Amino acid sequence: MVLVKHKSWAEPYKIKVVEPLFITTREFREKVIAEAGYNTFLLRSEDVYIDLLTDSGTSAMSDRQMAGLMLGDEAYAGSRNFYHMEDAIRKYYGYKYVVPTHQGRGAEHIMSSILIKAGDFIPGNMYFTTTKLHQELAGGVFVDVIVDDAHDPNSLFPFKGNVDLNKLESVIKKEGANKIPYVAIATTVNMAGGQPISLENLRAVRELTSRYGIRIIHDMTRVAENAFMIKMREEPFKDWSVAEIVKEICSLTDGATMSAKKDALVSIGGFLAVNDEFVFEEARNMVVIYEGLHTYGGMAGRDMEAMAIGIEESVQFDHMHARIGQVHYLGQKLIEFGIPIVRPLGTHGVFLNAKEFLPHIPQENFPAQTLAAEIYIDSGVRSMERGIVSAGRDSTTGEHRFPELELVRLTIPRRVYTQAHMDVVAESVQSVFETRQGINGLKMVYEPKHLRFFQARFEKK
Ligand code: P61
Repeated sequence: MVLVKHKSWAEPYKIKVVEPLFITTREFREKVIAEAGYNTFLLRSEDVYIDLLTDSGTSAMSDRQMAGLMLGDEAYAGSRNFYHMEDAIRKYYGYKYVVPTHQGRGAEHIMSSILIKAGDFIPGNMYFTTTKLHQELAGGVFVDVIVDDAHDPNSLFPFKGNVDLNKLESVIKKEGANKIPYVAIATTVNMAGGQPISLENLRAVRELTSRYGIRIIHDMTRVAENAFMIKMREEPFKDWSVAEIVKEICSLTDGATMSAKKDALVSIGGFLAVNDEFVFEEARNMVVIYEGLHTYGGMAGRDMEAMAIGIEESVQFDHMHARIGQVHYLGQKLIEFGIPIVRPLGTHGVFLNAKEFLPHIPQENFPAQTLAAEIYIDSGVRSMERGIVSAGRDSTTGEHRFPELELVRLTIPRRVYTQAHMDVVAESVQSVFETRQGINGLKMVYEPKHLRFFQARFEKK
């Protein structure tokens, strides 16, 4: 599938400030990854050459955002930057009420605590680690209702973020609408490979949930990226602007949680937004306990100003064209090298299929964790495991969950790296692929209770 009409997607900016990168030796990297328990989250960033761990809080700010930092009004209450941010959220996303939080999981905590009761079920288009944990901590059970294609790395279905409407309706019929406080819809779906949901599907989800009187809560962390994919892949919307599609997506939902560290181009920040006054009042009560006053929610004034500007920049076509163009450039190279990756390409990174890359390593020996460590050893490129370690344990049986998708995510920060960096990354993955037979798996030697992938430690088998 051709993503863009024009062959070239040159960055719509020139570079004003640079940060040096350092290359280490293989011997050094072998030592530090062993010390880090073969977990890329436990490496020091100064030991990393090209950092593709995450696109979260790692984007480069524009000169306008930097100027915005200088306009930070660091008052404890009623900072003018809060009102700028609130205006931007209302203008671009359309939600009525806004509660700021320090980042996405702060918003998830508050939203889940308000809406979920013990014994409730929350259907969603695939789990996300922090989102699901907050649903569980509030007493709920997450139910996956994404289309089957999303669990198949080789399916070329263009909207792998879609909800399977039959699965959703069966959950509603089985559990009863009163046990379902909301349906959780993510744009895009991170764990599936940054895969978009179509507007046609979201409209159908709206229609179905309205019939049963169930809310939709939107994880809008990468909504502009999803909107760009709709523009490119969904015929009826090809002439809509990214901003118009973003607004339409939001209008089909009742409220949202946002990690502004992604689409909105800031180092820190988030919010929850709703149209329902009752939920807003509850959230305003909770935010002062866990995050900060309702006009800063854990952010500095300068962060809120940068976010207001970042939201506006995130819906510009040229920005998205270059951002997703770069991700697809890397993906296309890997496809040409014959590397098994999740297809079609998504939005925020390229996801290696570790089950096919290292077929000789059983899933209980953590093929994706192993592969991420090997890529780091090869070149100093840092990636992230998204497989059995990330999936955690079943809360009732205590056994590992064995997800279909056993992936390594090469996540691209926005406006940070160049095409030449992407070439280096592709060459490194290729060189690991060539020596894959000699790679052995890992065993876990330390496992934290929650979100284990962040701090777990491993040793070579
Ligand atoms: C990431 F390994 N994402 O992709 P917060 N929803 C969605 C996210 O992508 C997201 C949050 C909510 C991260 C950071 C991260 O298992 C992990 O601002 C779709 O990070 O609190 C965050 O937003 C949470 C990495 C989070 C992970 C959890 O890299």
